[in-house]
Amino acid sequence: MTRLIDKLLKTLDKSVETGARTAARNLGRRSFMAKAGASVLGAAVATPILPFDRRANASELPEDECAYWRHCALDGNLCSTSGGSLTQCPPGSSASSVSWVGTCTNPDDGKDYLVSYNDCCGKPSVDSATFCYTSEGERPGYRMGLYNDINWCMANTDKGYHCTVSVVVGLAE
Ligand code: ABN
Repeated sequence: MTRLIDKLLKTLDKSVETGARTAARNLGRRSFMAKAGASVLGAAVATPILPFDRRANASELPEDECAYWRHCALDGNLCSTSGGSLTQCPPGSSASSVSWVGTCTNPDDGKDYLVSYNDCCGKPSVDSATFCYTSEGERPGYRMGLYNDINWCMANTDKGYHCTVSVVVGLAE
């Protein structure tokens, strides 16, 4: 009889132990998952994942539009004040196939960039357009490659000068 009771108690012990271990294992994993989930969610909320405007840190456009760094070697009317933009010819005009290339320093990173000054052709110039004559690095007309006082529309079918765009073509080396 004592043996039978011993056996019963052992079986009971074993099943309680197994139950307790299983519960501990499951509860432990669950609480780990809960904690991991909460920290992933917390990190997602804390990290700024929305796109933000990087121009916020860039140098602002100066009041004198001609002082904008990309216009450092310009000689012409700004297309941005002729119905176009900094880099795009106004509708109805077309970019010159040849251009003057200057070297300008970007104040945001202190690096020198090659800037292509393409004339936009095929429309009369706009009276109210801003004319800029910065011409950094220009040399007198006897060195054509370094001279920008030229209507670059001469190579186009429509030779009438309208305005000039300033397009960054790459880093100057
Ligand atoms: N590159 C601008 C320009 C156009 C006509 C005459 C002189 C300069």
